[in-house]
Amino acid sequence: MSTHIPAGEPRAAMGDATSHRTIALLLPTLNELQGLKAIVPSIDRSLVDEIIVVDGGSRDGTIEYALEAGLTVVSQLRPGLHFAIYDIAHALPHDCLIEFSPDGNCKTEQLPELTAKLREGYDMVVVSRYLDHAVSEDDHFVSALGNWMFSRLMRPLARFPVTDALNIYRGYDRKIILDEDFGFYMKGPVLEPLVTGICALRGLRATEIPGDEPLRIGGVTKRSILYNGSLVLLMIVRLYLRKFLGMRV
Ligand SMILES: Nc1nc2c(ncn2[C@@H]2O[C@H](COP(=O)(O)OP(=O)(O)OP(=O)(O)O)[C@@H](O)[C@H]2O)c(=O)[nH]1
Ligand SMILES: [Mg+2]
Repeated sequence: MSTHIPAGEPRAAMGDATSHRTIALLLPTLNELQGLKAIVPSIDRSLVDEIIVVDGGSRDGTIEYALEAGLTVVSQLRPGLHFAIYDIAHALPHDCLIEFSPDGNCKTEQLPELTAKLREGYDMVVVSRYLDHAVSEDDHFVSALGNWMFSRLMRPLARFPVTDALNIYRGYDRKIILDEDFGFYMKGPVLEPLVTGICALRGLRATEIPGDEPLRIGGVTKRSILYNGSLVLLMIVRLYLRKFLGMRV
């Protein structure tokens, strides 16, 4: 498969430096043709500087559809959704990234507010499925419990509100992934809650906006709740040791 890509301080102050931050919208895909077809036409392309489909080896026409739609397509080098995002974050020149799952779980309605808040200077903006009126239609008992538990566990680490620590739908400054501690704590598929965790450890400027999570459109889930949940718990324990006992283990 070919690759089709050109290869500090929280910016709290509003103004030119932040309003000109460049933003890449990342659409991770692994056999997600149905979702992509439903979502791509509704994306307002003027909101971001580049839209990149990060593909994990699709064989269902996802790549062909994305190229026809005029999107940049990148094939990930290492297996695993977390490595796909981590590696592209290192390769891109943009200031900010937005992760958007094109399987129907993310709604494009939140993109204007999300991009506006990033340009305002926030280091991280999470679309929360549990804030205000928002609901997740995709949750079942175990995933709802896990999302609630992990979000509660992350709260003492952070000075910003955490109602949704796990959602993929979020925008953030690329410096968070480039942080020297990020690779150290990213053991397994824990990338999104770790973005929240590094924001908390570094005292960065973060916020949440409410957003529903509809059911996925076609395709199949590629994650294992128990495996992912165990690794997220381990990562949170390590962040507690770092924050409250100063131990980097
Ligand atoms: N590039 C890449 N994309 C992936 C990989 N695994 C999943 N994806 C895509 O990432 C998005 C989110 O993955 P899902 O498997 O749906 O995970 P999820 O949203 O947590 O699970 P569901 O609740 O079932 O939707 C989807 O668009 C997938 O196609 C991977 O290994 N590499
Ligand atoms: Mg999904």
